Amino acid sequence: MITLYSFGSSFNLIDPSPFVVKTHFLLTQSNIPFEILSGPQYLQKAPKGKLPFITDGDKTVADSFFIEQYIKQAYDFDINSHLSDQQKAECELLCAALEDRMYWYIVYFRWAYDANWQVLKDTLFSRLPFPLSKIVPKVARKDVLKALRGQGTSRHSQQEILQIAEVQLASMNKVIGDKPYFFNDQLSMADICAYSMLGNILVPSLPSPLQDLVKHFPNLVRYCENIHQTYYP
Ligand SMILES: N[C@@H](CCC(=O)N[C@@H](CS)C(=O)NCC(=O)O)C(=O)O
Repeated sequence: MITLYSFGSSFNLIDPSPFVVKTHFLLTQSNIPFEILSGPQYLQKAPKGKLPFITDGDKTVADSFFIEQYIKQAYDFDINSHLSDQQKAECELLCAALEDRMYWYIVYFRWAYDANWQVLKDTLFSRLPFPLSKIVPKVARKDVLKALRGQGTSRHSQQEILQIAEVQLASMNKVIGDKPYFFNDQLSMADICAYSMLGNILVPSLPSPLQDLVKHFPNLVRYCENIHQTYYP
């Protein structure tokens, strides 16, 4: 039996981590039975110090990319089996753009953007006993801000981040148009990655200039709502 290790449902999302949402979404589509164990304590057990990871019997697989590969190899489930080779390549590029770029803008507008940091802190760390409730959020924020600087996003001004995000969102908005899915009227990894990120940006309780930007692209909002209604009603 597969066990998915996650942070746990919050903000009305299956998980505040887009990578956990991606993995959860993929597993539900595969019809492979799985259970979920949730909590930040699993970060300590995570082979790469990040969530998600899965265990399956005596196997442990870390990182949503490798989990997808594992599901393909061990269970012969390929969500992209209906794609042509050209579409598979396009799908790969879209997911990489979302995960290597847009993900960091989500992180920025949660951890570096003061208004949302308060909400995040109250949601994620509220159950910790004193004095951990004071120490852990500070340490976690410091680590994330350092990562944002190392990765490069927070070296830009907020205005510049939004300028880059706008180009990426406009491109996605154009590609999706009025279609329900990126490819062949059928769910693929492109939709799973897009929903994982867009759904995490559109969380009502975490408003931000990034969220406002997404709302300027009606195709993206409609697309994301459709996927949500169909797969996570
Ligand atoms: N490349 C990884 C990224 C996973 C990731 O960045 N997880 C974040 C949450 S969204 C995490 O666990 N962060 C905790 C930490 O860095 O301490 C994947 O695809 O699974």
